[in-house]
Amino acid sequence: MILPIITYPNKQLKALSSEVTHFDERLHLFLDNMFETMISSNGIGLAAIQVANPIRALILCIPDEEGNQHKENLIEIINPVIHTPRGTVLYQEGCLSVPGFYEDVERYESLTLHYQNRHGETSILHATDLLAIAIQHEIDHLDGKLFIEKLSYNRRKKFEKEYKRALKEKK
Ligand code: Y12
Ligand code: CO
Repeated sequence: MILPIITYPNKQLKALSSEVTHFDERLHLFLDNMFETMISSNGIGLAAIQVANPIRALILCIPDEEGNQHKENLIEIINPVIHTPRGTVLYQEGCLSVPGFYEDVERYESLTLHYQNRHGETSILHATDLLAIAIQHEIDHLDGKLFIEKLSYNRRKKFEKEYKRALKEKK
């Protein structure tokens, strides 16, 4: 089932998501729905709060060199904790909750992630490149933060003006 994606400036996106404690069939069905929703919207990452569920769960499916996404590359990340972040890098980010807007954001270049899978089993992942960037972007969602909050004052002002105009044009 495709779920509706919440978009900025909806205040639900500011929620602090809660730890997942039940790794049951309900969670599995929800994760399956998140995947369907993300793929149908051409996303590479989605956090549960973006579909109105404030739990610490996110999914990522990094495209291959031809830009194609494969379900075997899907990573379901629950209750993530970042360890040993290293370096910084600028990357132009986009977000399904901020449609039509892309901006350079500074992130750690690499990190080690401790997380649980859909069965509650603990895993450790070393991430670099787009995977490391997307992990940080999605974990920010779990903490109620959007990438636009990392923009400089002037870039944020420009964004607000352009975004408001785009919203008006859509109506
Ligand atoms: C850098 C950091 C984090 C990510 C992962 C999360 N972002 C996305 O998956 C964004 C997807 C996206 C898709 C859109 O739809 C199409 O391109 C058809 C999109 O489109 C519009 O806004 C009109 C915007 C964002 C990725 C990179
Ligand atoms: Co996002």
